[in-house]
Amino acid sequence: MRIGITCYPTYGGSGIVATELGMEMAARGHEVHFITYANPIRLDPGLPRIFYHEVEVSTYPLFQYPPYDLALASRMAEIAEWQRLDLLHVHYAIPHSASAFLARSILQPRRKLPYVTTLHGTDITLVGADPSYLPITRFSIEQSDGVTAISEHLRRETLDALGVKGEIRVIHNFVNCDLYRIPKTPHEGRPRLLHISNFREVKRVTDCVEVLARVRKHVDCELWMAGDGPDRGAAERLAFELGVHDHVSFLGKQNHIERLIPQCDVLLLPSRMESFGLAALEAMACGLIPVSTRVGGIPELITHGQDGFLEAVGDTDAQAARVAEILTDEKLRTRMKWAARDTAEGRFCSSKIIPRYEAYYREVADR
Ligand code: GMT
Repeated sequence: MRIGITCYPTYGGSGIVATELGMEMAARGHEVHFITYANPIRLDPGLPRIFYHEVEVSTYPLFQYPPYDLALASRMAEIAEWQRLDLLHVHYAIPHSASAFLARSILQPRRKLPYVTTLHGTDITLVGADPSYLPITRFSIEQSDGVTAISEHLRRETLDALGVKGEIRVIHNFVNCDLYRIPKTPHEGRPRLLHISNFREVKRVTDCVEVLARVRKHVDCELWMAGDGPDRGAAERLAFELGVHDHVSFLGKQNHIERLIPQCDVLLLPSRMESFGLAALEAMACGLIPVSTRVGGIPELITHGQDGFLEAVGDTDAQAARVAEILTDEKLRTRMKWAARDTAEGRFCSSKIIPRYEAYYREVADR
């Protein structure tokens, strides 16, 4: 098939899923055209059957807000026609789904251009629910030729909270189990906790620092904070206030997260909301034990006490107690590490999930 993919190309789970999906599709013989404003960050250069088409937004003194969504719709229609695309797959509803709707309408008189919208989380739970975006979000999702959600929780939320009508197929996030592996030799140095995110409010990054401070009362360990975003400063300040700044490393944005993860033992994901928790899945594939919160779609990935721990949002005492338990009980750590890997491999490997997207594309295109 010839597939057009649009996503947020910089850091963020939805862009990562879209990029990895495109690369997996190309590896299976499909032709993939990324239509975005920048080269997707995880896109390996020079891969066969992958093409990148930049969306340029021209400015004009009249435009206080340059209309990216319109430039994107024009570009989608243009590329779909030139490259004879079979379908568009847009990740994150806003504004991509509305642009795809416009592109399909532009081409309608002369060619078919079905579009699939994949919902990732904040496009529904935060931004989509905002009254200024709600009507267009609901409309462009309902107009989609196919809709997928990355968890059952998000599917329900979209139907109930957003009032969207129609079928939504759940296709969970996935991980490349060959790339993300348990290292052959354990890492050197102290036990290490890891947090990966875009450091937004919903991630509660300061909780990671609080957890570290509490765990350090019992175990000598350190914390790696990978990523960047608005709450990084608050986390850095808290590390100083709690006197643990020498034990926290802020690593910034990372291009090769698969090299970083295997150097750690525990993944901290204390989010207030998480539709799935891709970072936890990638960590579990490398044998890290996730300590997270019982919210959103996380329980669809992590089974409490088996392959990770789930505690209440903001309960850093309980989260720290779990981390200390993992770091001090070797038998428990070994058992949970392999259970985490088994979950990733058995249920969320690309080899299991990608064929579901492939089948869905065919279903939508043949309708
Ligand atoms: O929260 C993020 O990390 C960014 C956001 C996005 O759309 O880029 O992530 C959402 O999509 C990820 C990939 O499908 C999910 O794993 C995350 O759980 C989801 N984030 C939230 O729901 C807060």
